[in-house]
Amino acid sequence: MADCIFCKIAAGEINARVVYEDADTIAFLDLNPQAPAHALIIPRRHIPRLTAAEDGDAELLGKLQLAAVRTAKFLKVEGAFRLVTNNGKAAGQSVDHLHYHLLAGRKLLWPPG
Ligand code: DGP
Repeated sequence: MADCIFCKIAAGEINARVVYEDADTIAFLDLNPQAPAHALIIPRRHIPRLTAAEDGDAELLGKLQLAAVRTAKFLKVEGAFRLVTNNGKAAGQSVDHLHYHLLAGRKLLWPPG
């Protein structure tokens, strides 16, 4: 989608530190890391947020989870990490393209703030 930062990263039009990619998903390091390891896992196709996903996206949502596992392995944090999506502004979503944050490398508090 025009004017979507993450679509541009997926298309290679904006640089990012890519740590995993396949035909449907791409993972890259967050510009503003909140943990020693902080990657974002996104579908290449523009879906604004998790609640915008439809029945036909079920396979893609599964692929995102597997992409997160591969990202965790690549970053060598598969033993302990958090995978979270902010769905909607009040939940902290600032980029309107579905993304999962993978956070690791420090003690992660629960409940999150
Ligand atoms: P959220 O607040 O859940 O929508 O997370 C958006 C994240 O995206 C935030 O942690 C910062 C990151 N981010 C925003 N713009 C860019 C960018 O151009 N490149 C990268 N690598 N990360 C970005």
